[in-house]
Amino acid sequence: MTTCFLPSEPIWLASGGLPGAGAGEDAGLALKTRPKTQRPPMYKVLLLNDDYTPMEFVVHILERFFGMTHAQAFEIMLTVHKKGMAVVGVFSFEVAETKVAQVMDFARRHQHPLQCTMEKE
Ligand code: TYC
Repeated sequence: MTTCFLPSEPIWLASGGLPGAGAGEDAGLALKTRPKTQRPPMYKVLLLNDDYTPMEFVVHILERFFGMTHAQAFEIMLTVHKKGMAVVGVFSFEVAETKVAQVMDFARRHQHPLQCTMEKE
């Protein structure tokens, strides 16, 4: 399935100044089309707290998969630890899906119960 986020629709211009159209009339011509820009839906990637995953492992995940510096990663990890969860990034559907899969797979391979999920913004 191909999703198009750029539908075109005609711009109907009033006839002011157009030859052949009287005052108050509309020439009724679609003179131009303008792509009506619609943003693609974006998805938040959420990291959830648990009691078992080591803090340094979470920091590593945030550096490795979300391009954070050590300081940024440590701060976000602490937010998740204290508040229960945090948004770690906002991406297109495909990128968010990939990030979630990478985190879940990496955590599973290291036998940590870390949970990562996504939701539409
Ligand atoms: N709460 C964990 C601990 O005390 C650390 C942790 C932080 C786990 C963030 C998951 O997403 C998480 N070891």
